[in-house]
Amino acid sequence: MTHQIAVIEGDGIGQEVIPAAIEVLESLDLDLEFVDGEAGDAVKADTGEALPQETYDLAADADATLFGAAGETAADVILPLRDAVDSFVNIRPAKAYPGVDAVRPETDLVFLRENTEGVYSGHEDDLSDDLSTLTRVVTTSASEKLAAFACDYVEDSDDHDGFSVVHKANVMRKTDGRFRDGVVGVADERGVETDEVLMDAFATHVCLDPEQFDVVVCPNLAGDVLSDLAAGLVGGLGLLPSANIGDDNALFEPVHGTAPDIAGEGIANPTATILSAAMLLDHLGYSEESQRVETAVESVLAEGPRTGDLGGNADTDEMTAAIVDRL
Ligand code: GGG
Repeated sequence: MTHQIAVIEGDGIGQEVIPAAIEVLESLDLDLEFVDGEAGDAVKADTGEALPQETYDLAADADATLFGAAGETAADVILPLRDAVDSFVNIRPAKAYPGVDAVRPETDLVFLRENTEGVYSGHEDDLSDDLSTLTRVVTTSASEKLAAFACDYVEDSDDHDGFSVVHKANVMRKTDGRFRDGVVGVADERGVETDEVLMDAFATHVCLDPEQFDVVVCPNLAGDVLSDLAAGLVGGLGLLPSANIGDDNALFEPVHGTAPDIAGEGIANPTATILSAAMLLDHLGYSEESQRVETAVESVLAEGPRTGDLGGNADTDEMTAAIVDRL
């Protein structure tokens, strides 16, 4: 059965790392059909729309989507694309790989980030020349849905015993209170062990001793920020993949953005996008191929060639070719 993959490069280094991941996927000789879609800053400049309806429909109808990055139009591209695939959770593994100069080499975390609401739910207003407001939306249903996924995630794996619930319910009593109650309530019903950590304290403790955490369940913005913080612990944003999972569809993207400082130079680290492609393969049932890709990436991270952000001098093409060679 052919799987149709929507491919949306977006802006900046998205246009360099997505072709790298496609090269890896094509080298596996699987029954995958790639269909390109356009989105991002350049498309908005040309057409007035950052995410044309046909790209939204492409992602909604495909078996899975691989997305690069969006810059100024991130809110107009990423959030609707997550909506197109009905995603309710963003999985962001943050793992230190052997051979990479990591601040905390013992880090091995998985963030499960609520993916539909919080402060990313889009209710922003300019009320006057002096005042802008943002409504923070938290529902019991979305919190419980995330919790049910988190329970399945830890129960389906031998590697995880439970999860940490990160929130700031001592200050945002109603919104994060609702989030905490929803998540912990489901975990308690399911008999899954949880501990609670205030998100500011988590930021400190994960830097000092990341080994005390494993699976981390958090609201939308906290998950975005804290996973980027974890990227700093493992060697940089060029290393973190992610999966936006829905009930019947999914979208895979590197955690990083467009990196305008290096865009166009051909030196971007393709690791995060290639590992996102590995997550896509696993999602489609190609678990052996997914593991092969991760092993090849691990081998290149350990032995080189590596891109400049990892202390090497390889360009994107050289690092990608080395990964393909090891498959
Ligand atoms: N590769 C995804 C990307 O473009 N990230 C930049 C960004 O602003 N992300 C916000 C988010 O993940 O919610």
